[in-house]
Amino acid sequence: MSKIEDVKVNVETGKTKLIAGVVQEALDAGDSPQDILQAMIAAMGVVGDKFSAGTIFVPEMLIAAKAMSKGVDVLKPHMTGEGSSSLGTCVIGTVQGDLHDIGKNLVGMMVESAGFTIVDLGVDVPADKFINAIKENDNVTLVACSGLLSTTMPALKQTVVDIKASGLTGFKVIVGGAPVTQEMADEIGADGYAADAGGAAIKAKALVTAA
Ligand code: B12
Repeated sequence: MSKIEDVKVNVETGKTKLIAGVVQEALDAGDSPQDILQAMIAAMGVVGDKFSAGTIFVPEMLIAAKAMSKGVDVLKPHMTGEGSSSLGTCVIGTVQGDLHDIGKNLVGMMVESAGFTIVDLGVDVPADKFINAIKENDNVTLVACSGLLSTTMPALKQTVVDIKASGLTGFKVIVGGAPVTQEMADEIGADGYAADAGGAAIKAKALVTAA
């Protein structure tokens, strides 16, 4: 089995104690951090499909997520750049009612490497917590809202609406997450959307430098 395949299997089967070593072995074997990350994302796709099919349940999803997070920890130093922080502060969080944070964490990691300072509000974040963070932190130039559940799309919309209605200025709002589309982002009044973490970093930089 190739090291990359090994990484995928260890995430899929939630091998939280082994995954860090396996990711390190893949790096040592010359696999790129991007390829290793893609393998882990693909593994979570398989996990989601198995959940949909009813062959695994929430605890298995959770343990796979933990394995992925531990794998990402090993990759992080290999993926982030200088982090000059010259583009201001990005307030990031997963919207109210939603506990998914792997995608949000990857977006935070890539946006940080694009030159932002990250203020991570975590998961299940109500709109007023985003608004308070914009007020309380210096030079907030970007707000990034993540949502993974169809049922939390109304919360995503409400968050963007409330942030925009707060009267605060000087920042752009970017949204994303598996059910989110460009069309939806436009509809709810977000300034930007990206399908993945790499795209989020590019979009974030473009939005803020064009402002
Ligand atoms: C792991 C997981 C969990 C874990 C989460 C742990 C954690 N720490 O995150 C746990 C077990 C807690 C969980 C719980 C639930 N889950 Co879940 N979960 C998943 C799973 C398997 C993987 C998610 C993931 O991490 N993907 C990998 C990351 C890298 O991808 P991503 O999140 O999409 O992020 C990328 C992009 O979307 C984008 N992005 C993300 N955020 C942002 C933000 C911005 C600003 C931008 C620009 C881009 C961006 O960039 C990211 C990186 O490339 C998915 C299946 C799947 N295929 O996604 C189901 C899935 C999302 N879950 C689902 C469900 C139904 C649930 C539960 C309701 C199950 C239940 N009955 O309790 C609960 C809900 C709990 C809650 N209130 O949130 C469904 C959602 C269906 C739907 N359309 O609404 C899915 C799709 C599974 C399925 N096929 O049915 N889950």
